Amino acid sequence: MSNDNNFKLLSKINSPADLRKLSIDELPILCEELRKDIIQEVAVNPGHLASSLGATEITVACHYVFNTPEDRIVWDVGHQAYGHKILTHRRECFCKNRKKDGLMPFPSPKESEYDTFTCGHASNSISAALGMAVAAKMTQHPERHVVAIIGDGAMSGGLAFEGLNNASSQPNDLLIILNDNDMSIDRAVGGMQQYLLNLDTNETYNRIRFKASQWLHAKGILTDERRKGIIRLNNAIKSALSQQQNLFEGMNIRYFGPFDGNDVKEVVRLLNQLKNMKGPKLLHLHTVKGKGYEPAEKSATVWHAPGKFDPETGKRLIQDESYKPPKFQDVFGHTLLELAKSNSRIVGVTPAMPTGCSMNIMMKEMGDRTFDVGIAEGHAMTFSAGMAKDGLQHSATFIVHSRNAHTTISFTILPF
Ligand SMILES: Cc1ncc(C[n+]2csc(CCOP(=O)(O)OP(=O)(O)O)c2C)c(N)n1
Repeated sequence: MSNDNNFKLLSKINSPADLRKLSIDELPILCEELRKDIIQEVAVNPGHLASSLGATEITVACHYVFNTPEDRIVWDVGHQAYGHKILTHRRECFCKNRKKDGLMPFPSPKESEYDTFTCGHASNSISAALGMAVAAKMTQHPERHVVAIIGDGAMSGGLAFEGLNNASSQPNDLLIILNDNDMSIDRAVGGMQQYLLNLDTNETYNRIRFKASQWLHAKGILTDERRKGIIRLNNAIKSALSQQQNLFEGMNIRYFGPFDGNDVKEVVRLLNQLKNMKGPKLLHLHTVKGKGYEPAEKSATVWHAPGKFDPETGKRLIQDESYKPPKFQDVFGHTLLELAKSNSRIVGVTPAMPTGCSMNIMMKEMGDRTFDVGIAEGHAMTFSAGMAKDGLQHSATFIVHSRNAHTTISFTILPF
């Protein structure tokens, strides 16, 4: 924990209850302090950086508006939750993040009542949060709010679609916050990413719509029974105006956005408006990965987990690795390229981990024989099997098994 008195607000916050005592005008200052704290800590005790910096305003706004831990916030992957840890009783021990006998790398209910679900695996937050939203209604917690916070990378995963599909049919009041920074670890890929880029609704339209829904609600017109019909009418009007179909609204999940997710006052305003809205809804926020730290904003992939660095200069302190064995993934990446050069039927497939598994080495030389398929391990395997079945002699697949503490890696070459 940094001792200097640059942390005038943060030093007074031990839990979200303290945060909720702040005025709305103090929140941007708190966000800056929180960012500074994360940067100083991660500089000396390496971990994930860029994602937490980008999610700072979402973190502060969620704990400000929602009554956590009674209300549930479910993080996807959990690598963006350092701000959440610091605000929830763990600032003092954050220097032991990821260390033996220290804090878990990702949120874990074993560690804190504010951590609602064991994180590490991408794309599962919607399913977990939906389960909690349904459970809240079936147990004695009808007033409980449940929020899933999912990145655009994680939104490309099949499990996220399964969660959305179920959320659209199951009665629930789930709020999904889509934290869209246009990045996975590497650049986000695929149709979903393109779709989100193009998804744009006019700000005036958004405001009118909020006001209209509040008015309808106050007049008792927006009842549960009528909601689906109203959403369908609204969809039809919006599609006609924008000449664009909205995937989420097509699934009866109300869509709001996109808005600036790094404007904390705006995010608070939006969350207050959506908080008591019935039915499943999605708030689309644009954020900047690495926000507030120039080196990380410029090169988010490197700064996803940068190792130790000098916070002032942004210089990464690369250890002298001359005495160390090469990294497993680099051996894999170079070997794959070597094999691919001698066998034209070898292709590389990776589920959103080109840098993580060093398949980027092959990608640079053989872009047409490498495939980043997004966070989609099941698809990666089956896609590879399909290629191996029909002509490509070998298909190299990289798989990540995420666990709470670390990630193990392996690769499969499917003989044919
Ligand atoms: C099932 C699974 N596949 C891959 C990973 C590795 N992984 C961790 S974070 C991440 C990128 C997530 O991107 P996004 O959801 O957009 O979050 P951001 O870091 O951009 O905020 C990936 C691929 C994982 N944790 N789980």
